[in-house]
Amino acid sequence: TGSIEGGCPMGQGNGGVRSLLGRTNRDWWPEMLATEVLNPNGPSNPMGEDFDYAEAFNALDYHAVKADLTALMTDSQPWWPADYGHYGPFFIRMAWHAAGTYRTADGRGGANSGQQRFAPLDSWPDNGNLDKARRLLWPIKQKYGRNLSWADLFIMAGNVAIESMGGPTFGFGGGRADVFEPERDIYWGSEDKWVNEGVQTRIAPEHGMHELEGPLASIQMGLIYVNPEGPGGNPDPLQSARDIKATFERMAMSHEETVALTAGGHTFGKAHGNGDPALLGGAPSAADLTAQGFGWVSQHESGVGEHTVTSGLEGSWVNTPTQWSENYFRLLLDYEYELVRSPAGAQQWQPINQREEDMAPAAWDPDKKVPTMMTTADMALREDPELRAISERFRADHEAFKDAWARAWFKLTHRDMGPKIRYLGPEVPAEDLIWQDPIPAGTRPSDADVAALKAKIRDSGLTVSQLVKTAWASASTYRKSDHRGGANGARVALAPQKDWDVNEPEMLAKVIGTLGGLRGGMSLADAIVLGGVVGLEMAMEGTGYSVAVPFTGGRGDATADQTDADSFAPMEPEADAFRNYVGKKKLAVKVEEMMLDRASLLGLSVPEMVVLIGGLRVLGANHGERSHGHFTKRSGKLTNDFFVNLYDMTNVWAVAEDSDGEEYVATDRKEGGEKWRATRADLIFGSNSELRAVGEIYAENGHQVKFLEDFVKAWTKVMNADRFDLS
Ligand code: HEB
Repeated sequence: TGSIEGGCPMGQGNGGVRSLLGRTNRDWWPEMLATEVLNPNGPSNPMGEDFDYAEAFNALDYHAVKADLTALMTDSQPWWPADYGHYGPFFIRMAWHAAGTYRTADGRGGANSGQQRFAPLDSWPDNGNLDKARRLLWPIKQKYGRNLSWADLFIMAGNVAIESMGGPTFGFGGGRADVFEPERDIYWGSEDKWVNEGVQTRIAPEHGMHELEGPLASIQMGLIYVNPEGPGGNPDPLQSARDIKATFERMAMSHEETVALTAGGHTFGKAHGNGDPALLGGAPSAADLTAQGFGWVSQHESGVGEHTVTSGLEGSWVNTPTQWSENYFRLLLDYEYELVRSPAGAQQWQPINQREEDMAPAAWDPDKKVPTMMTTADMALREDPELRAISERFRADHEAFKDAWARAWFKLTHRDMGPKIRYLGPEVPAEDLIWQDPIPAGTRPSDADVAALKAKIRDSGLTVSQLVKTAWASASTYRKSDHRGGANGARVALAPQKDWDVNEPEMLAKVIGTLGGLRGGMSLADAIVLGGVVGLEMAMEGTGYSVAVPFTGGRGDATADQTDADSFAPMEPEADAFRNYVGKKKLAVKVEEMMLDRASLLGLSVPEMVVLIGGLRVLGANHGERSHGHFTKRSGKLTNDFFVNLYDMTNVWAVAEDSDGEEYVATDRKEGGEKWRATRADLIFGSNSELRAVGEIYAENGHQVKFLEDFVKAWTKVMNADRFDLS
């Protein structure tokens, strides 16, 4: 369950190795306007570099936004009229689908950048008609402008929706800055068909597929989690329970949280399938210009209101669909159900002999009563013994359900925001939650303390390699996707990180033990980073060149009690090109692609990645003193030898015997005889034209100082990646 793993027998040519990004927007919609030609230097952002969203959000009239949202809930618009005269349920589904793409393995997905506005998510079959929900919010977005991002607005709308229907919430934190183009670094799967086009589900024991392909968290292409009609459309609640557990676990939800979320969500609203799904037009990314960003335009009768087709299922779950209540578990557990078909032909479950008072008002005629329904996924909460026990407990104890729902909703919608220090606004809950990875505030050490500890570390006998590797192990877990990991907190000294193979547990324990003995009043987290600084300073001595290595203290140390070890486990690297490490597990993508993935999560540019790897190799930062890529005779000195020797034409490279293409040997072109060993993560800097172009810069005469400056800058960026307290 690391960042990327194997386990997908289909959709992979190339001997079981897939491409890093799988199927991309351009594969799905080749005709889409290629706006990226205008921003070859990375994502464009019209707000400019100086824009500080946190500052803008803090100036927001928060309560005025909430009042406007509350009014919007019942302000039905003719172009997309509200079921029961209330948009609340619709906004809850929108917010849940915005947040629900989050997955633990790489921290990507989730609500924190407003991705639902862009392909592929805007066009996922499961996000059907949510284009209308987002558009309903436009007047509010327009009104509050720069002070309120789309990403925050989606989640706020979900919260206000719940509150306006009497449901419990736990709080809200703002601070999700929008991006203005699709995230290009995320793998959504390799399949070339959507869920509704009859593709294989990602868990299919009958085909030997027992585990969801990493890092994915949904059961088919284009779903947030599972198919409501059951696996592959098979209405089997027990198999649906299997899929629900697997997918919600990938989103960091316990089974209790999963039941609370689903039941709380389906306490509201209805499913839409009152018509022929064949009459729906293309998704937004494939729709006509005149639809102006809308997709799924329906030719069935009015196409809206009572004729709406979304999932194809039809009906509400409870008799009170716009009011928080206890009715979901009551109806789920008290009635027997039979399998029926919706007008759109979808399989769903209907209570047998439903009493009239338990029936729901028709969405478009409050005087008319219609039977309620359950999806096969809802039936899983009734039929699966483990989920049923939770359902029964919640039914018997409504206060426990309310609390579990409110907390799980808060976690769902804030899981990818990182530490609490990033939350903004008047409704941030005071309570610390374990999934926020709390870290006690640190204190800034004085310059004198820093200098004193540096001198001690220098005399401690720890080597450049040990100091650099330990600092790297500590800081390099950071991922910008969900702002988790990083050097702050010194969790590298705690389980599970201290025992990760990539971190060389014995070496790590020795270095941390030594630093711990020397650090005095400084935090261990600071001491580890300072150790890296000392390592780099020692590594520049005697090379003829040197630059200053900055250090900013103030990190705190987390305790084991503040650390949810289980939730750190999926962060264990299966490979780390920066330490030339490959674990025992067979990788699903090439090691150089894993390198890009890690660099991307660290927020590095191509030059930053190139200079870091070139420098780390000669410092001796390889896992277990591996000699691969250690192209230097001055081990432990920070020189450009890696690049100089890699581009030396006296070398001839060949695959090492019995290495399965993972190891390479250089021999002297004239004399023969082995000169160097390398991995794919070394040779890629010579074979890939772009990486080579950057690497050449560092091999050139006159760039020795530039090499040091760039290395130290990139290194410091990684060390400080999680210092939200500094900005
Ligand atoms: Fe849900 C709706 C499914 C979970 C919330 N959903 C819905 C529907 C479906 C579903 C099918 C319908 C759509 C239409 O419109 O047609 N879900 C589902 C599934 C799952 C879920 C399968 C997994 C188990 N949900 C969920 C959650 C939540 C929710 C978790 C929250 C949190 N939903 C919801 C809502 C709604 C829905 C609120 C309603 C919407 C409206 O009304 O519009």
